[in-house]
Amino acid sequence: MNKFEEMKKNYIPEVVNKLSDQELQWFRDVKFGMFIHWGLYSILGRGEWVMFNERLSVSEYAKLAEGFKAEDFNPKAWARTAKAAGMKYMVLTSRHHDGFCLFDSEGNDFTAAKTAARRDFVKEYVEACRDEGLKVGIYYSPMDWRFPGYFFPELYYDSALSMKEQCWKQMKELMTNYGKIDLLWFDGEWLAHGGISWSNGEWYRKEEWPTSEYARTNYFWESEKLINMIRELQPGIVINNRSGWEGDFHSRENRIGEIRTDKPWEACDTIGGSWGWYEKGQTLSLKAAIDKLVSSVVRDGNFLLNIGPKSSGVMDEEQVNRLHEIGLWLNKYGESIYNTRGGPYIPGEWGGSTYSGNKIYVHITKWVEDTILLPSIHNKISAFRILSSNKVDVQQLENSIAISVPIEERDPIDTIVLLEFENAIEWDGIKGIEDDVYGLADGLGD
Ligand code: FHN
Repeated sequence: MNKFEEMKKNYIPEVVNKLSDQELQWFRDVKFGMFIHWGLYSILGRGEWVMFNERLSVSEYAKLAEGFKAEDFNPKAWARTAKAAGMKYMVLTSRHHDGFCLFDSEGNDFTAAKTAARRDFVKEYVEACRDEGLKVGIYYSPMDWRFPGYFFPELYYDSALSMKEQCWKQMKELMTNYGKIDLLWFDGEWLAHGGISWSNGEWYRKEEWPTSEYARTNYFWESEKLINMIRELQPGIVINNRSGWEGDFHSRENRIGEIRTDKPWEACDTIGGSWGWYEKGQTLSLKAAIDKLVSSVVRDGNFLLNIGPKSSGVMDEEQVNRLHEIGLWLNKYGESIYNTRGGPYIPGEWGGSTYSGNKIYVHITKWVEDTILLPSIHNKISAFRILSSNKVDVQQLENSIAISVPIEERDPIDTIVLLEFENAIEWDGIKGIEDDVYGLADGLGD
């Protein structure tokens, strides 16, 4: 039995203190956030996996730090762009898989504070978020490509342990030195990507990523104990499911998935086709962006939309303009998004619904029929209106609610019909299933 098998066999996870529904309420209410991938990889403009994909050596890649001056870094501008887009929280990559820290880490020279920029970008970022009234989120990758123990944990066991030690140390720094952090977005608890394994007296190369054997490694990171330490330093912090622990919410990547109401979840996707800055990226259309947001919210989830700034710190102009367009849409229709829950109607090809108090917002994103028929509910409609125009017909029949809108009055992106009822909407929701951690079941993962 190798050391990892032994570690897994003997591991007893600590019990993690779960957050109350009240502590999670802000996350459920905000619905829409800005994800930012920014780091040395932004210099090359070929995405955040460039070091791995192009097999750049650790020393070769590290030289990029001396050119990372980020002279135009202006986190206030980032925060104002997020706010103008209708985003209520931000998540910044404090350190991605390449190991470069945007924050000052004791005894570590591979950071923005100790190289060309000589700045603690995370410090400036959290202050800018708070100044704009946005919730503060930090992304952190436990694994680090600079450690041979990441790729070959059985062979370079001590290196793997050093990587774990770095994770614990930097978590303490990030949770101690930057004031209140509202959200922690782990990403990269897997190991042994492209590594080799020894069995039956032979070495085997691991082809798929990540191998199921190393896709869930809470036993290696001691994830539950790590979460409890984080909660001690940041009571109430909302944490995703990619530390090796199940998380307060579930992250879905590049996909929306099914409606799920028993546990908060969040879909993340990119505005430019790549997480890190990608020169050849295509900007998401307004309709596609709103579709993703609405599809997430009617399924009781959040939507985290990523933008990858250029290495200077400047965001792409076309992407910023798109974010402003999204903000204008939310200025008009935000009441049907923020502070609602997904349901009570099960989403379909026609769209879906959100509800709050005695109101249901029916989001019709595709007129599959001229009249949309929804199951009636035991609650009398007292009023109705269409948010984008003034012509809608709603009939509450014995077993259905019939909604029709003249073609010329339908909104090309999302026709939203507000139904008000005599009593508050009561619905016992839908229990979901825990998706595969990285959506690998769908073949997704990177
Ligand atoms: O490997 C990362 C990737 O670079 C990016 O950060 C995404 C964002 O959710 N997460 C991982 C891939 O699943």
